Amino acid sequence: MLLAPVEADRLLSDLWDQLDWKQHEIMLFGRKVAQPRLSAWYGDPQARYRYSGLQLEPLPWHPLLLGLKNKLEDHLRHEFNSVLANAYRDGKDSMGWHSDDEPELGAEPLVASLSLGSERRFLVRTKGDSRSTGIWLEHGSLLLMKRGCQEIYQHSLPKTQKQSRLRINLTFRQILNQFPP
Ligand SMILES: O=C(O)CCC(=O)C(=O)O
Ligand SMILES: [Mn+2]
Repeated sequence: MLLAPVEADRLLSDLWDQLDWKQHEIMLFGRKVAQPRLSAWYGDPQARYRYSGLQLEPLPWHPLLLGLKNKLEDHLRHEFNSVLANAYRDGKDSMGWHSDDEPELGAEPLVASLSLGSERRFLVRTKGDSRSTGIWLEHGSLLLMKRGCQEIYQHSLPKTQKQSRLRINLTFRQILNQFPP
């Protein structure tokens, strides 16, 4: 657990009120579909990110995200220059199987994933294997996807029929390789 429950409660409500949430359209099997979650990309000006056919220009650091980034950098002794914020409004919002392996993250990224709000099951599987393991991501918890993880494993956040309220997830990342605008 990285954050005390009161601090995590406050962050959940402030981030929901203050971040620039958008429902993006992504390419899925050659078709444009609305992503089943809201997202916002914040970071240093050069930290542009492409995934699932989206090209995200970073919004300037929000003070709450910058505070968390500094705290994580001290805690992990690792630098981040960006964060993907995701909001899952209820159990119907989700994220399909993938690895965070876009070229701009470099060969062996370290991704720090902070969860706030409704607890959801995060699934992990070895690439090419249909069996998966679930991890419950609690309010205020930090999950580290360490170097080498993205090469071997995929992860997802499946839909759930259990009563699920707002969940916000912040994945802090380091964008390395830049591509032309
Ligand atoms: O919401 C989560 O816990 C995971 C999100 C994720 O994997 C991603 O945005 O790349
Ligand atoms: Mn991911």
